[in-house]
Amino acid sequence: MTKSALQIARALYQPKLPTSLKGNTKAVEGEKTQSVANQDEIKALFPNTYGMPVIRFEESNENVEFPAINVGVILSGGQAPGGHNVISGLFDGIKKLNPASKLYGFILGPGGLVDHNYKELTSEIIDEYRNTGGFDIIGSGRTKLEKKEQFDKGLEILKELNIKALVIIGGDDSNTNACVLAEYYASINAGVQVIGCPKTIDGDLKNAMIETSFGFDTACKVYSEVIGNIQRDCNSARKYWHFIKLMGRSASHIALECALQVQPNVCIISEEVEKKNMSLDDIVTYIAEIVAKRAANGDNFGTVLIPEGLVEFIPAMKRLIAELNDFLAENKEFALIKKSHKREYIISKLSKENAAIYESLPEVVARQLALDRDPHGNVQVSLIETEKLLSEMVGKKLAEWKEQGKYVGKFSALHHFFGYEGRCATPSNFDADYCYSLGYTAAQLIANGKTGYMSSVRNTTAPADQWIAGGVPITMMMNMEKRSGEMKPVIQKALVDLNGKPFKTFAENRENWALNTEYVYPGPIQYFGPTEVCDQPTKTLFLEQH
Ligand code: FBP
Repeated sequence: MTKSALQIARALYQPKLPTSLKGNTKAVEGEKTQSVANQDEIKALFPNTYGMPVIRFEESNENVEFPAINVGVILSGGQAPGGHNVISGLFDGIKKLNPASKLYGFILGPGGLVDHNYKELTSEIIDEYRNTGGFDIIGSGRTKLEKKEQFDKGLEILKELNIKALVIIGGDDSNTNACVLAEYYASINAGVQVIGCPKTIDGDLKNAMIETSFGFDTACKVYSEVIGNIQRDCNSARKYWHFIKLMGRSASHIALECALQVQPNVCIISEEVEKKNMSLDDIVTYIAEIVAKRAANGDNFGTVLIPEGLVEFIPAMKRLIAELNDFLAENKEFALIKKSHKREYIISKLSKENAAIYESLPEVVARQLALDRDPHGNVQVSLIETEKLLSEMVGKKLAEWKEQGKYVGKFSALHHFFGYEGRCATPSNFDADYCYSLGYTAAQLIANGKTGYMSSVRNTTAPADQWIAGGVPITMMMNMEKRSGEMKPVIQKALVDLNGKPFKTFAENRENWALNTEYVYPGPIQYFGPTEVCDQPTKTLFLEQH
């Protein structure tokens, strides 16, 4: 395989580890835990894995011998920079415990376990992928592991390969499933431990014990670089408004982090829209007013950042989507209805209030809202063109204001959607180190016989040697939520905290950024150079911790 000079240099990078993982390690147990909500229901559903203590790894003088162990690994859901380093950290971790240990990768996500599709990950393969982006070492997929038949089928291959522990690298839904699998295998004494790892560029898998999900750092830095480039172009030509939709599913963490990095003219935060009970028209008016004020200063250009999940947070739209979710889960025959009749059919089935909203939506957005849900029952928000919806509506409002003599200016909009551009980027030093440490920690959790735990590395704004490695029981993060029409135990998603420092910092500055052009151009991620350039965490993480 031909490689670039950067790839060659990057392959030699040795990720940093917390001091506690470098030599001999011991597990220290903390207090017993309980779930964040619905304790009785979650306890009843997870009798074997509920209430376990938080684990912290500390340095130890004792050299314990570990038997060789076969471990399986799965990459689940959307790609996130650093996945290969979780795998290389896991590989190095189990080999350090016993060089005869083996690692098997299941191909193309959880489906690989069920379909018995796997490959052994040897040191030659691992070395090819160290510090690289992507999930291509074994591929990823979105098959939902939830049925007993899938678990039993998976167990057949785990037994055949003598695999005693399975590491599932995924987001909130995949880690929920990891926990269900851990509980099931524990309940039948299958002899297979299951450990989760917090992955997702969306940044919404975090809590008191999981400071950030991996990939968020790199993805936000890549998007911020490109938005910065657009802002420089925009400030040079001074003739376009750029409407930029950013991935992140429901949560607006990516949009907020990019806003903190680039200081755009507008950034919408879905969580605030919901809190303030804003309508679509309120959002459009807010943007149009900024466009008009800037035009009055002679600035007919700007940038608008839009989180991809926005429509789900506009209260009236949220009610519509909730009814549409139930409708799609219950009406299997909908798939058979002719494309040209789908809209009418939906309108005829919805409640009066929701039917009226649905009818008022532009054709294309209405169609996008009724597309299939993903295997976890989520609306595929990345397919909804909110950036076009908003810019069209802003354009219309400005035209009305022009007629009324309230606005003079030119409004010319361009659209972008950033998501896939950043998900497989070469991991930043932060993600390379964090991921390697997460994988190494997972090996320690396995060695200590744990199951139903998520690998956790904390204190991440300090230098890596001071990071705190350990494990958090996954049940601790759970609550009951409605999914595909039924109440299910799921890991609680972390949305943007409107009382948190990242949002407050943005809110204090946004008026200034709206009217005055205060753009920041972050430039590309740097891998080699001074630590203050190369090793910085995201602004979100920094503000949350200081
Ligand atoms: P995960 O939650 O699986 O990490 O998904 C991340 C994400 O990139 C979201 O931001 C986005 O909405 C979704 O994946 C897109 O899904 P797909 O990769 O199937 O197009």
